[in-house]
Amino acid sequence: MKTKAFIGIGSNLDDPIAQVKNAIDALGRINDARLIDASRLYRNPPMGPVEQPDYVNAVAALETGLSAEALLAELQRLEAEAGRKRNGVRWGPRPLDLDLLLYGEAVIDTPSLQVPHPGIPERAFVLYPLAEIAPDVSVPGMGPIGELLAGVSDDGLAVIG
Ligand code: 5RZ
Ligand code: CA
Ligand code: CA
Repeated sequence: MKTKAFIGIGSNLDDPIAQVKNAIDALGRINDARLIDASRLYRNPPMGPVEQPDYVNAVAALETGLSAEALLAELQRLEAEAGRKRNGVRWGPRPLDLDLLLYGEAVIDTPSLQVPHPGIPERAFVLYPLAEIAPDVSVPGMGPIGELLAGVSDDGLAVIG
Protein backbone atom coordinates (compact mmCIF):
# COMPACT_ATOMS: atom_id res chain seq x y z
CA MET A 1 0.00 0.00 0.00
CA LYS A 2 1.30 3.43 -0.97
CA THR A 3 0.47 6.32 1.32
CA LYS A 4 0.78 10.05 0.73
CA ALA A 5 2.64 11.69 3.59
CA PHE A 6 3.36 15.37 4.26
CA ILE A 7 6.61 16.39 5.93
CA GLY A 8 7.22 19.71 7.70
CA ILE A 9 10.77 21.01 7.21
CA GLY A 10 12.43 23.64 9.39
CA SER A 11 15.93 25.03 9.93
CA ASN A 12 17.42 27.99 11.75
CA LEU A 13 21.12 27.06 11.95
CA ASP A 14 24.01 26.42 9.54
CA ASP A 15 22.64 28.03 6.33
CA PRO A 16 18.92 27.35 6.72
CA ILE A 17 18.03 27.85 3.04
CA ALA A 18 20.61 25.24 1.98
CA GLN A 19 19.49 22.93 4.79
CA VAL A 20 15.87 23.02 3.63
CA LYS A 21 16.75 22.55 -0.04
CA ASN A 22 19.09 19.66 0.80
CA ALA A 23 16.40 18.10 2.99
CA ILE A 24 13.87 18.18 0.14
CA ASP A 25 16.39 16.36 -2.09
CA ALA A 26 17.23 13.89 0.68
CA LEU A 27 13.53 13.10 1.27
CA GLY A 28 13.30 12.08 -2.39
CA ARG A 29 16.18 9.64 -1.89
CA ILE A 30 14.55 7.72 1.00
CA ASN A 31 14.12 4.08 0.02
CA ASP A 32 10.53 3.30 -0.99
CA ALA A 33 9.56 6.98 -0.99
CA ARG A 34 9.03 9.30 -3.94
CA LEU A 35 9.00 13.10 -3.72
CA ILE A 36 5.68 14.29 -5.19
CA ASP A 37 5.80 17.98 -4.43
CA ALA A 38 7.44 20.65 -2.30
CA SER A 39 6.29 24.12 -1.30
CA ARG A 40 8.26 27.31 -1.67
CA LEU A 41 10.53 28.27 1.22
CA TYR A 42 9.23 30.67 3.88
CA ARG A 43 11.27 32.75 6.29
CA ASN A 44 9.56 33.54 9.59
CA PRO A 45 10.25 34.44 13.22
CA PRO A 46 10.59 31.66 15.79
CA MET A 47 7.47 30.49 17.60
CA GLY A 48 7.70 29.18 21.12
CA PRO A 49 9.45 30.03 24.36
CA VAL A 50 13.10 30.02 23.20
CA GLU A 51 14.86 33.11 21.80
CA GLN A 52 16.59 31.93 18.63
CA PRO A 53 17.23 32.90 14.99
CA ASP A 54 14.48 33.15 12.36
CA TYR A 55 13.47 29.91 10.67
CA VAL A 56 13.19 28.78 7.08
CA ASN A 57 10.21 26.42 6.69
CA ALA A 58 8.69 24.37 3.88
CA VAL A 59 6.44 21.33 3.42
CA ALA A 60 7.06 18.34 1.13
CA ALA A 61 4.74 15.58 -0.08
CA LEU A 62 5.95 11.99 -0.40
CA GLU A 63 4.34 8.84 -1.70
CA THR A 64 5.72 5.92 0.27
CA GLY A 65 5.37 2.22 0.99
CA LEU A 66 6.99 2.72 4.39
CA SER A 67 4.97 2.51 7.58
CA ALA A 68 4.61 5.76 9.53
CA GLU A 69 7.09 4.45 12.12
CA ALA A 70 9.65 3.49 9.45
CA LEU A 71 9.24 6.87 7.78
CA LEU A 72 9.76 8.61 11.15
CA ALA A 73 13.00 6.67 11.60
CA GLU A 74 14.18 7.89 8.18
CA LEU A 75 13.34 11.50 9.12
CA GLN A 76 15.31 11.17 12.35
CA ARG A 77 18.25 9.72 10.42
CA LEU A 78 18.24 12.74 8.07
CA GLU A 79 18.09 15.13 11.07
CA ALA A 80 21.12 13.42 12.57
CA GLU A 81 22.97 13.54 9.23
CA ALA A 82 22.39 17.30 9.15
CA GLY A 83 24.29 17.54 12.44
CA ARG A 84 21.34 17.89 14.79
CA LYS A 85 22.32 17.35 18.39
CA ARG A 86 19.83 16.16 20.97
CA ASN A 87 20.99 18.46 23.77
CA GLY A 88 17.91 18.48 25.97
CA VAL A 89 16.73 21.98 25.01
CA ARG A 90 13.16 21.43 23.86
CA TRP A 91 12.15 23.76 21.03
CA GLY A 92 15.69 25.16 20.71
CA PRO A 93 17.50 26.04 17.47
CA ARG A 94 18.37 23.24 15.06
CA PRO A 95 19.99 22.77 11.65
CA LEU A 96 17.15 20.50 10.56
CA ASP A 97 13.74 19.54 11.91
CA LEU A 98 11.58 17.09 9.95
CA ASP A 99 8.06 16.51 11.26
CA LEU A 100 5.67 13.85 10.00
CA LEU A 101 2.61 16.10 9.64
CA LEU A 102 0.18 13.76 7.90
CA TYR A 103 0.32 10.10 6.93
CA GLY A 104 -2.65 9.51 4.63
CA GLU A 105 -5.74 9.77 6.77
CA ALA A 106 -4.12 7.98 9.70
CA VAL A 107 -4.54 9.05 13.29
CA ILE A 108 -1.64 7.77 15.40
CA ASP A 109 -1.10 8.56 19.08
CA THR A 110 1.79 6.67 20.65
CA PRO A 111 4.60 7.89 22.93
CA SER A 112 6.97 8.13 19.94
CA LEU A 113 4.63 9.43 17.24
CA GLN A 114 1.57 11.65 16.99
CA VAL A 115 -0.08 12.04 13.59
CA PRO A 116 -1.53 14.44 12.55
CA HIS A 117 1.19 16.54 14.16
CA PRO A 118 -0.56 18.26 17.10
CA GLY A 119 1.00 21.66 16.33
CA ILE A 120 -0.57 21.99 12.87
CA PRO A 121 -3.59 24.21 13.73
CA GLU A 122 -1.63 27.04 15.36
CA ARG A 123 1.47 27.08 13.16
CA ALA A 124 1.25 29.43 10.17
CA PHE A 125 4.69 28.18 9.05
CA VAL A 126 3.11 24.73 8.54
CA LEU A 127 -0.36 25.72 7.31
CA TYR A 128 0.66 28.14 4.52
CA PRO A 129 3.19 25.87 2.81
CA LEU A 130 0.90 22.85 3.31
CA ALA A 131 -2.03 24.71 1.72
CA GLU A 132 0.22 25.70 -1.18
CA ILE A 133 0.77 22.06 -2.21
CA ALA A 134 -2.45 20.53 -0.81
CA PRO A 135 -5.22 23.15 -0.96
CA ASP A 136 -7.95 20.51 -0.59
CA VAL A 137 -6.45 18.37 2.16
CA SER A 138 -8.38 17.74 5.34
CA VAL A 139 -6.48 17.15 8.55
CA PRO A 140 -7.99 14.20 10.44
CA GLY A 141 -9.62 15.40 13.64
CA MET A 142 -8.72 19.05 12.91
CA GLY A 143 -10.65 19.98 9.76
CA PRO A 144 -10.16 21.25 6.20
CA ILE A 145 -6.93 23.12 5.56
CA GLY A 146 -8.88 26.18 4.40
CA GLU A 147 -10.61 26.48 7.75
CA LEU A 148 -7.37 26.02 9.68
CA LEU A 149 -5.67 28.62 7.51
CA ALA A 150 -8.40 31.15 8.30
CA GLY A 151 -7.50 30.82 11.99
CA VAL A 152 -3.89 32.02 11.72
CA SER A 153 -2.20 35.21 10.52
CA ASP A 154 0.46 35.26 7.81
CA ASP A 155 2.17 38.21 9.53
CA GLY A 156 5.90 37.62 9.56
CA LEU A 157 5.77 34.88 6.94
CA ALA A 158 7.82 35.78 3.84
CA VAL A 159 8.30 33.68 0.72
CA ILE A 160 12.00 33.35 -0.12
CA GLY A 161 13.19 33.99 -3.65
C1 5RZ B 1 5.42 26.55 18.60
C2 5RZ B 1 6.75 25.36 20.22
C3 5RZ B 1 4.71 27.14 19.63
C4 5RZ B 1 6.05 25.95 21.24
C5 5RZ B 1 6.45 25.65 18.92
C6 5RZ B 1 9.80 26.21 14.61
C7 5RZ B 1 5.04 26.84 20.94
C8 5RZ B 1 9.54 27.38 15.34
C9 5RZ B 1 9.80 26.28 13.19
C10 5RZ B 1 9.28 28.61 13.42
C11 5RZ B 1 9.87 25.76 16.70
C12 5RZ B 1 7.20 25.03 17.81
C13 5RZ B 1 8.36 24.08 18.11
N1 5RZ B 1 9.28 28.58 14.77
N2 5RZ B 1 9.58 27.07 16.64
N3 5RZ B 1 9.52 27.50 12.64
N4 5RZ B 1 10.00 25.20 15.47
N5 5RZ B 1 9.01 29.78 12.80
O1 5RZ B 1 6.89 25.24 16.67
O2 5RZ B 1 10.01 25.31 12.46
S1 5RZ B 1 9.93 24.93 18.23
BR1 5RZ B 1 4.10 27.64 22.37
CA1 CA C 1 10.35 17.81 15.21
CA1 CA D 1 8.75 21.17 14.27
